[in-house]
Amino acid sequence: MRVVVLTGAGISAESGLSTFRDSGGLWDGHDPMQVATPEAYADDPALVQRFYDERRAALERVRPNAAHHALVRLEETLRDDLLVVTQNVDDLHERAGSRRVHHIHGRLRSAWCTTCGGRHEWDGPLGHEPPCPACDATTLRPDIVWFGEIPYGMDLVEQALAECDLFVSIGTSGVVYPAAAFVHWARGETLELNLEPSAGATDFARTLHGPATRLVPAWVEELLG
Ligand code: BJW
Repeated sequence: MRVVVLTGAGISAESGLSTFRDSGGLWDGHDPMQVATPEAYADDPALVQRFYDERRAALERVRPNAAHHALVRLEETLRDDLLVVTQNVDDLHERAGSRRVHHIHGRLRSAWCTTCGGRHEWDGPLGHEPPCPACDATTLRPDIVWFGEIPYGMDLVEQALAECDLFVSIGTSGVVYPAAAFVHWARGETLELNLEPSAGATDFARTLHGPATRLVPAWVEELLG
């Protein structure tokens, strides 16, 4: 059985990372357009770098939870027949042990040089304008896909969805495209696991609502029988 899992901020919420749109989330009371667009970065790079420097540093303080670990168990059985497509820029899937993970919105622990185009694993801050390890230019930006930019590896995702038997969406509000449309691109059965009905909940054949740390392990147990 070929399975594609899409994850969003909700899967990392119980690890202690804020979601975007929930009350108390990263954008609660803030305009995302002030930090998550190329225009915002051009206008005030220091503000945007600080936002991401703080979130990169926060990764040190959190750990994968039972939902991330359940997806690792699933991969141990399905192997190459499971693809985790994540909108998350954290590294909790990898730290749990998942190997087939694709980050369509980039990663906090990657820096992208806008001069030479190089991408570099990055753990520290970027706000102090460190030189690019490849070309020395001080033009490293967070390797994050902002609004208006093209998500990474969409060909791979489209193909996996067109060939899958089951598409499962976990912990995402379903308001950001193209991820919000994946349910329509999926060939197989569709299942939503989310704290509450997402904006696209009615497009799924089956929906289950509750915290990811409860729903995801239970669903994996059910699937592996
Ligand atoms: C739990 C839980 C628990 C909580 N257990 N669940 C008009 C119409 C259609 C589209 C557009 C339009 N105008 C513009 C667009 C396109 C635009 C877009 O979608 N805009 C919308 C806002 C309308 N999209 C883009 O620009 C994208 N690019 C693009 O489309 O390029 C064209 C193209 C596409 C394909 C091929 C070729 C070309 C780029 C989008 C980039 C989004 N980037 C961000 C910021 C990244 C940087 C950062 O991290 O700061 O990515 S936006 C932000 O939202 C972030 C997230 O990955 C993304 C999704 O958020 P997510 O994960 O859903 O989080 P929340 O907080 O919204 O929801 C959490 C959910 O979890 C909730 O439902 C909770 O209930 C639940 N939950 N606790 C289970 N314990």
